Amino acid sequence: MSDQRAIRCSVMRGGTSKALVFHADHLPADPAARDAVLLAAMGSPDPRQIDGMGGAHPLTSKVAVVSASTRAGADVDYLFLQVWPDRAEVSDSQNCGNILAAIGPFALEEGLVAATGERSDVAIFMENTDSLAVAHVETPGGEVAYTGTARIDGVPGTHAPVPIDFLDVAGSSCGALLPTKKARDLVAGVAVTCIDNGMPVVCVKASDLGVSGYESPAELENDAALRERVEEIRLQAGEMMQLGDVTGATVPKVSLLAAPKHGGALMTRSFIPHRVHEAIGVFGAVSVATACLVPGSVAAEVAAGASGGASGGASGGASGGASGGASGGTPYEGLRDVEVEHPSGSFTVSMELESDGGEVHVRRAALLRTARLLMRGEVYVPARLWPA
Ligand code: NQM
Repeated sequence: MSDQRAIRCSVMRGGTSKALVFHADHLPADPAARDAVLLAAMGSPDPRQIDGMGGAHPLTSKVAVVSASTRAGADVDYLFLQVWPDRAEVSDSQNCGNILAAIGPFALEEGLVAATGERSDVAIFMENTDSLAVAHVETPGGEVAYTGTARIDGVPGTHAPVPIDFLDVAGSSCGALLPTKKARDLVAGVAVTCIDNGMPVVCVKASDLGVSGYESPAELENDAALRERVEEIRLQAGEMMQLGDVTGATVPKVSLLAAPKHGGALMTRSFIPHRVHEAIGVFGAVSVATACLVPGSVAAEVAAGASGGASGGASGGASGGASGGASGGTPYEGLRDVEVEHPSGSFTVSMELESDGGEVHVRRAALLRTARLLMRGEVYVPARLWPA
């Protein structure tokens, strides 16, 4: 008998990230035992993750754990786990909207939910943030379709669209959309906007940190003084955002903002939190897009500058259109699009906000992702980690 234990899982691309996706009951129930198994499966800790399935970058060192849901209104439960490549740590402190795009297809493939026609709507309870998303998966003839004409920046080619709707992600990690109760704060001498519309994000003007905001992710990562400054702001903002000591946490993210280059609302470079994203996270983009619509925020100021300053930031760069970002025939009517530019293109977030006595409420957010099943099989870990 081998001294390895085989665990069934799928490898899936979700948006611009990649993960091992497991059934919850194919992993140890005890979180510590589960994390030991996942570290071994991914090859962590090791910057190259050479002895495991991880891709040596936070965006390709992800795990999703999925089960049929017993909650009202949800089909499946989804727990996202970030496996640090170079640290023996697995974190459930954040959600991941990119990997979320793979959960509907996985649930259908694995029989956790049944297809309901040409398009199947899968209601996903996101355990990390106690919130709900509905993913619309194309299922012609009852089978998940992966090929199609939807294009997302950061992924080559085109694929079947997976539009996703969010109803209740505002404040899901920090308790409020604006966790400091203000559209703008001064942190470590710099004006910032702290926001949580599905992801805690600190928005800062790139120029306030002495960079343009158009550098490549590698250039920013190689700037030690900048990294130190970003971390100083992040640690202080984390406390102010009710997240406590965030030294070892993956949140909040810090997004550096600059004027757009390609007709969007603004340009971003996102520290997640120590590496710089090659694009931008899904909830990261939703939070930045929301900030663009919050009067008085740093993001609104940058976006307003881009659109001539007339709007006071409430509509800067947003196309105002009903469905510009959705190439998959999705129910986006009534929403407005905010285009968030990033190092490998742009990300369109469709938002519906309402303002009540100066306070901004998010009614709904929607966006387009694609996903693909890359492999299904068994991952092997040393049997001593989880004896049969
Ligand atoms: O913000 C990276 C990613 C993410 C998370 C990160 C994500 C999100 O691109 O919802 O998708 O910011 O850690 O996968």
